Amino acid sequence: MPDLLTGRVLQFTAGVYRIHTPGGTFDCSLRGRAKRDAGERVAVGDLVTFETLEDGSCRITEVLPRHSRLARHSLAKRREQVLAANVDQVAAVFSLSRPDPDVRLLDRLLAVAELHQLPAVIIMNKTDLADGNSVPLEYMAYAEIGYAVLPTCAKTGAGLAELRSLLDDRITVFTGPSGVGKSSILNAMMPDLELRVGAVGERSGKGKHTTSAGLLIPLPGGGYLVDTPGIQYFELTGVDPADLAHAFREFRPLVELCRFADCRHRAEPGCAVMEAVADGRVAEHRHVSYLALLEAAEEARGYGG
Ligand SMILES: Nc1nc2c(ncn2[C@@H]2O[C@H](COP(=O)(O)OP(=O)(O)OP(=O)(O)O)[C@@H](O)[C@H]2O)c(=O)[nH]1
Ligand SMILES: [Mg+2]
Ligand SMILES: [Zn+2]
Repeated sequence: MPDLLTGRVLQFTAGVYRIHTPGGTFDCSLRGRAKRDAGERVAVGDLVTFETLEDGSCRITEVLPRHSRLARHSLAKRREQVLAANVDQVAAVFSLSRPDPDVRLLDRLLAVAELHQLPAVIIMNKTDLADGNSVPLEYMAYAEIGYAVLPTCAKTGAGLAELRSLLDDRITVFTGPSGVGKSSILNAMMPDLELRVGAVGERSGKGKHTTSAGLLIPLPGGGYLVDTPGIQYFELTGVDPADLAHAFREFRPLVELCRFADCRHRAEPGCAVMEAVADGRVAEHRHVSYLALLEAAEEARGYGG
């Protein structure tokens, strides 16, 4: 009887699945019954059982049930591509300055997380660049609507212990625009990781990745980072425009109060979201982000103007 082991799928390249276990990594194939059951739908982050054969090769025998997944929806192909399985949270990394926070992008990342029912934490790096106590107002609004906002500084190490414990034992999508300090944070937090951190970066989206679904990086604390091939992965093109308001968490209790059940919260009379924007209960910049995503979602569905 061959040994049966359990491990986590780190990567898939040219028919080979790299599996991480406490005892090391194994390169496995997917054949027989497991292949018929799972097809090519095994994703990074999946927990699998596999057997090691006498000739030294390894073979996945079963894919264990997923508790979550991060997927990209293709309207054209009418199917979804699972980018990573069993994701626990999204960490959206931005910097106080150089580059200035891109609020539209942040709102898009948060919306993707919400639609996948994944908790999101906002990492605000480069706190050393703050003058006085100038935390951007936009970020304050995120804490008010229930997002964890963690200030960090890769230069001084501030906030990195907290971030590290947040990543322990969890699968985290660690993402954000180029230049905000993602690699610097990871290197400062986990120097042993240095070689592997090179894979985390927007530039790697061009050509360097052998897989379109990204890869998983094991962390010393037992967690994993999902290295996606770039921020462009977090698009909302597959979303039903009618569902979009639910991706803005502070809109949720309001949408039921709109006069029209099919309100798009754009210019309709009796819109509770618009009323909340008008009297300051909802931040205007969040509504602007919503409208931009709504337009894109409608365009993708061919609604026109
Ligand atoms: N002042 C200051 N600079 C920082 C901090 N963290 C990173 N930097 C600088 O910001 C620049 C970009 O840092 P990276 O770690 O390469 O950023 P990244 O997010 O990994 O960027 P990509 O790999 O392109 O996605 C570098 O010059 C860093 O030295 C910080 O906390 N404070
Ligand atoms: Mg980087
Ligand atoms: Zn409305």
